[in-house]
Amino acid sequence: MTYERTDAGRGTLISNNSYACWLQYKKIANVAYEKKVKLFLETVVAAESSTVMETALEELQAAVSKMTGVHLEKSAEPPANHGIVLSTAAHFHQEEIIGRHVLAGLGADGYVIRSLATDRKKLLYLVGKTDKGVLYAVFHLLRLLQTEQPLEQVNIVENPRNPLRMINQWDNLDGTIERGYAGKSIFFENNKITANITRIKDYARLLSSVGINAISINNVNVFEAATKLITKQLLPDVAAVADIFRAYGITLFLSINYASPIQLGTLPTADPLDERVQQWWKEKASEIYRYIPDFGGFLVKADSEHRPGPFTYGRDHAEGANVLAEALKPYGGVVIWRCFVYNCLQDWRDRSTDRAKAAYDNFKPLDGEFLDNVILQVKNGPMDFQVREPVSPLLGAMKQTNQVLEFQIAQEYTGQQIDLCYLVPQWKEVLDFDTYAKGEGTTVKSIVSGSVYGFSHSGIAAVSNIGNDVNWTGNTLAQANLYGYGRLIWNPELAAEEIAEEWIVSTFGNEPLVTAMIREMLMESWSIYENYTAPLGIGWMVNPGHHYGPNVDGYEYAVWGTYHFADCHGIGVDRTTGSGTGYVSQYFSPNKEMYESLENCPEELLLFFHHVPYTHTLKSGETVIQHIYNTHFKGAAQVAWLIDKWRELEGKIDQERYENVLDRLQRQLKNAVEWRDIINTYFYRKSGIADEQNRTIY
Ligand code: GCV
Repeated sequence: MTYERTDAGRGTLISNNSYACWLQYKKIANVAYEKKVKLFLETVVAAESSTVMETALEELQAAVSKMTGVHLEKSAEPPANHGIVLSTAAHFHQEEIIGRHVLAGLGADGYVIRSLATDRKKLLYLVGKTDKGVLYAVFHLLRLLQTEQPLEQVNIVENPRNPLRMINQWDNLDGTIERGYAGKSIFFENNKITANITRIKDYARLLSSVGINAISINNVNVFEAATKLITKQLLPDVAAVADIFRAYGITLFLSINYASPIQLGTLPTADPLDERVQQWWKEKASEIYRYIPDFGGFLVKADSEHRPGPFTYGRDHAEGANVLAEALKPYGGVVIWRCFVYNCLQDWRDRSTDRAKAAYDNFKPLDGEFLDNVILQVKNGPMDFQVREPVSPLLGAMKQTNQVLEFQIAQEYTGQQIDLCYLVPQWKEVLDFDTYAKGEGTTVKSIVSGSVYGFSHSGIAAVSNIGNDVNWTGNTLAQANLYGYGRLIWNPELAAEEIAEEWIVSTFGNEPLVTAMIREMLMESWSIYENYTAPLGIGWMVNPGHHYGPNVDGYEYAVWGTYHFADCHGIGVDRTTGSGTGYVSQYFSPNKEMYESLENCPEELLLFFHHVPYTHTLKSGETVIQHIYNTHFKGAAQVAWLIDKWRELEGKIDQERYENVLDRLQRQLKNAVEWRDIINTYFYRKSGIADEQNRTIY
């Protein structure tokens, strides 16, 4: 793969391992394996033609050529003895190979891969429900080749668990990225869409290869320049980006500013019940679809963190969303309306308000009020992507309203792609959480897949972690989060280790020692990060604004209070119904009783739900204060251990990626030491209780 650098020295074409991420397609080194697979790689036939089918062919031919040197000849006839067949289910009639009932069981993006291997024949059949399924099947086959799986007995049936598998860019038109940690936007520069289309295409390849099927390309905070994305000034360029993504089976969405009718200069109001506003959005939708016939729809952040919304006009979120939904409906578009709505100017000393309660309080009463092409997008936790939070009680609470879950791949609060933090284990915990919304077994993954309440639209979205750095993600190891996100939401049953291993082998090659070492680092990283940062689910304690590094009392919007309520006696937020904010009552039983009880509350979330004295004893026998000291000393030491581990890989992976990660780990160590010292000192001074082990606390 070649790459025109955008971050330094324009115009140099370089071939780069960092850039290729998990699509390395290196020459297969295992000679015996290569010999066997080559028998399948004589010709390829595509039963029909479409843009996505062309992409599938192109990807297959290019990768096979890189991995084996074979030019996979495109043929008009099905291969007699050696070769590959690409087909949609409708065009596939060889029942003796794949039975009709198997194909009938495929969902929209599903596929079958089957091999037929005898002494004389070596054939592979990649059959998708649609051409998108064929493309996913091709990427699956290429993954098998990269990880050196035998092809003789392949019999795979895949259906993605989540219908919508989306990425949200938080890219601004000036080229900056809100919460971006890997350079500038690959989409925008100087208030225009970039001319570097190659980079966008390569992003589409990466996303499609892990099953992503939708993308919103601009920040949910839609500032002035970005309102123009839905005008004829920028729509032709947006349409060109949509073309690139379409070829990879990815539907394009835009974030919109709720006050667009005013901002774009035509109306004095954006009141959703005003007929002029309704008409304005209808005309706008019609205009957009003239440029992009398969436009996905709008992503909306309204009435949150100073963004405009229906509250200005005394309207609720359903009234706000429905006006957009009506406009998009004739074209099959949807409105994705974010539930990250809270009063950012809340006074934390007033114990009757609790930010954690806000999403539920705002949206739950509106269940059933939203049109069918509205989807509510709910962050995984009630606060804001902290290293540890409980699952949002809104997930599963609205039975008559489409929902998607929102994750954050960008490591805003989890180390900003300097510190290592493999997030797949955290996401798995969220997906596996039993909400009890419809009795035992109503897991988050079953709700957002749409199966519990029969949602017409459902799935998962996440904030992207990429920018125009050569390696896309700043820290090369953060590529694992982008890869892992796609793989996990396709199949939430995959284990975090399994995904890590797939990513490592595809990214660094098939070297068992390298795989074992990086897998261990990734799997330990979330807990290491948690150890040296905010303890026991309390969250934050970060510097306001940029959110990196410790600042125990740091609070974003005002000087009123802290997130942790620590004083000289204890720490934590009492969210019980008995004596606290009552947040726990938003959960279904028995979760609400579990969180209400000091005894039964999971300890990793203790301080999220309870205010306890520093001397409160944990199940381990440690007091809370001793736990804080111990985990902070441990976390910093673990980062030193990560560095030792990584150093063992010198010479076993290429120098560029080795140095990139080493540099990040060294910065992580500084950060961890700072966290350790600031947190321990703060709580030593506050509590006056000494460390049992008499370690140095400043
Ligand atoms: C895009 C947090 C982040 C903001 C982000 C917001 C959101 O507050 O710090 O940068 O804004 O979440 O999700 O809308």
